[in-house]
Amino acid sequence: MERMESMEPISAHYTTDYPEIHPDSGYESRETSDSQAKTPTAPTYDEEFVHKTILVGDSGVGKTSLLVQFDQGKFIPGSFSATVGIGFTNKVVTVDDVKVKLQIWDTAGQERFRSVTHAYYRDAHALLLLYDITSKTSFDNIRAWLTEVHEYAQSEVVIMLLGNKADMSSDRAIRRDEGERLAREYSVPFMETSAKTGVNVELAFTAVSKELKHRAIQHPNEPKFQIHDYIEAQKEKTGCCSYF
Ligand SMILES: Nc1nc2c(ncn2[C@@H]2O[C@H](COP(=O)(O)OP(=O)(O)OP(=O)(O)O)[C@@H](O)[C@H]2O)c(=O)[nH]1
Ligand SMILES: [Mg+2]
Repeated sequence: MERMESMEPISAHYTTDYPEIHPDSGYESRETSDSQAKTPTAPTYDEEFVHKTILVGDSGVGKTSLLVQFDQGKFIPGSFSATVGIGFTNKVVTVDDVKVKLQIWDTAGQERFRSVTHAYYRDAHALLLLYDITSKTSFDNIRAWLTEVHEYAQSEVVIMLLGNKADMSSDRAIRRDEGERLAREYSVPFMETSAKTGVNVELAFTAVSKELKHRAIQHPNEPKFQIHDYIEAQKEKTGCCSYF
């Protein structure tokens, strides 16, 4: 797809200078709240800790759109502006009355930026791996992405598989159960999302935040957080099978 200059900057933090992965926090005050689950505040959680989260997947699957939807609650339709280099956005997600700071890195899916992306895997605490439900190629490439992730990321990184563009059901090339099966094979949580309508976008980041928070505190009296169960209970089902 042709790369075009965006008329509107997507994020003030975007850069092509490949910044260090340890920038000052500079958190903005936008917050996301999770009103469903309220448990007592875990006293040992360090709210200053910044969890680095990275978005990866083929060019055009909707990584930037997903981040913009989560950050600003909007979808910018129109021509596709491929990400150049890498950029980040800071968000605070409130889960279980605790503020979880996420620094979300949006990578460029284009092959020519791959070596840049590799450098960011190492410091990632969480990784959202996207494919486009209308693109079989992007789905087939997930195995290659996971191979890269296992090669470059920390072994304990939280991984989630997302089938994006769930609103485009008439162009669907990958059934939801195919995504579920692949996720099961790699033992990672899965959901379909739409950066356009916002379906499951907040849930994806909330689930990751909960998992990161639970891993960080290791509260002895708290049962282990079950991310799969949480997602199953919370996610909005997206139409899948009626076109087959
Ligand atoms: N209908 C629909 N279109 C989407 C969705 N997400 C992204 N798009 C469109 O798909 C195209 C690519 O989206 P981007 O978010 O720029 O893709 P990307 O993964 O960031 O691509 P790179 O930056 O090149 O890696 C754009 O035209 C978006 O408007 C979605 O959920 N639904
Ligand atoms: Mg992008």
